[in-house]
Amino acid sequence: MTAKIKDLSSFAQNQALDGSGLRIGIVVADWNPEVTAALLNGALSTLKDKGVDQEDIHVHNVPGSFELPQAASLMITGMDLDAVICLGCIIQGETRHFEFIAQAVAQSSMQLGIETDVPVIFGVLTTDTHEQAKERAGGKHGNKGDEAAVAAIRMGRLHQEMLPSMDDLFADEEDLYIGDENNWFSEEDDE
Ligand code: DLZ
Repeated sequence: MTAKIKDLSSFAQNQALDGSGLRIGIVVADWNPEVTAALLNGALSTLKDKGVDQEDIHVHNVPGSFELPQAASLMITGMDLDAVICLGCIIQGETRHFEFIAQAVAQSSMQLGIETDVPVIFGVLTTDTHEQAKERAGGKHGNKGDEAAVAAIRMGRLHQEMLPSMDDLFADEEDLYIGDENNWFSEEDDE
């Protein structure tokens, strides 16, 4: 019996989601760059399609997939994000490198999300061949970048609802400070 392969993009396109106001980080591995660039394109177009503001999307590149969780951790620490997407492509080679990297990245990504309470989305292809990877990065099986973007919006929204940042809490409170904001240290104070 042949396994039924899902189109990774149709799932994304059929979801009615509102990504407005969400801050999303993306880390992208440079290994297999034509594949990871296609994953990034898919993620970016789906995020924008679902209403995430261009200014709220922050992209950083890393050498390989092994570095994805570390970079995601740095972004979570340094920025106020609702979710981080890890994009990479690990292809089975002649050595056991594949297993070590794939397992380390998957486990560390999950661990990072749980420890920081910022959702970390696993948008990493792990395939036997380059061809299989291309089929899932804008080819006949859709684009895993689209799927990762949808997961980020859904989990990012949950994050914002459960743990609103100070910015979100006071977003509508423009008149919170009553006074002259240019006059914190007036000449009178010096006298
Ligand atoms: C070394 C390596 C190998 C063999 N294969 C891949 C791969 O298929 N996909 C990928 O994203 N990265 C690969 N790397 C690089 C490692 O992820 C990592 O960047 C280096 O081991 C340096 O830590």
